[in-house]
Amino acid sequence: MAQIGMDLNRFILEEERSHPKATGSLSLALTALTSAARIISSHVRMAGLADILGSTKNINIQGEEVQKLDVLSNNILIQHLSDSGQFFALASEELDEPVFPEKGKNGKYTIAFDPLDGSSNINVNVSIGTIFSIHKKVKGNIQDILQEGRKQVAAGYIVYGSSTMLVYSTGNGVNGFTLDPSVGLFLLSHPRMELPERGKIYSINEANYSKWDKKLKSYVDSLKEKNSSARYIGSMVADIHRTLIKGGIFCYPADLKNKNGKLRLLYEVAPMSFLIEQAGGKATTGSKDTLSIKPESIHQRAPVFLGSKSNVEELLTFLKK
Ligand code: P6P
Repeated sequence: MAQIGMDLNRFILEEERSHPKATGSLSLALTALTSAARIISSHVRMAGLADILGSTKNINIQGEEVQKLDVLSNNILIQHLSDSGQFFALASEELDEPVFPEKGKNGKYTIAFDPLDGSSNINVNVSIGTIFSIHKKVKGNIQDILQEGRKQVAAGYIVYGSSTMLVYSTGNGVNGFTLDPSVGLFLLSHPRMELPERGKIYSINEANYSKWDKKLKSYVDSLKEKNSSARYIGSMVADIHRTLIKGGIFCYPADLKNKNGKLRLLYEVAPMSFLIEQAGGKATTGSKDTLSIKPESIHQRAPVFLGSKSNVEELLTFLKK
């Protein structure tokens, strides 16, 4: 077992050595990602000082106002991921269409990412994050981005909170690394993260209660009769990070207004579902595993309920009544 304090770069290389057929391509891919994360983190930390707070007054494909730090984070990721030469295609929450980097023509992977999720919280200094999902290139076309979540090669997030943490999995469990800003290194702080079998925290935006179907309403009502706690930050990375550590359940359901929920499948639901399953939890749309959805388009949305296995299975008993 890797020791607390191990440098992420050594961790990545040691994981590579445990796969005899590894070519080092995924290691290079992950290293490019972590370099971008360190730079984004430094900008996030000083956003209040530099003129990178606030809105660009532009509206993105999601119909959301684009924050300056969003654009900066997206540009940093595009630059580092393209320059690594490991990615055939990049799909970003901030871009209408995917990018096919010149240097990535022979890249073995594709990546989908949300450069700065929860960015509406930037101005109020609430934790935000970068979410990423890596797949193998198969056909050498757009279909390589539209693969089921269960086929992910790696997935994870960087949460810019009271500390900056990188949490990711390559399919062999989940590990968390904390950035030591004094040396600019991610150091192993949370080895082999595993969800508690059950947690008392439920996380859902109850302002949408009137738009939920009645089975979901009865589930949430039942929680209020038990020893539960409600926690909702409104920044997916922060809500998932807490769920991963403390257990419980996070929900962004479909409702009368959002027929497929609000969260995007490729770069929010699928990577987070992969992590939760790798940490011993469960992730569902309410009717099927989120990781089995075959994406039809880059920015499609999906409902999601994920967290401790016992909590999710309890929810499913209500939805199937
Ligand atoms: P609501 C942030 O805008 C985000 O995309 C996720 O990070 C977060 O979980 C969700 O939307 C919050 O949405 O509708 O509850 O404000």
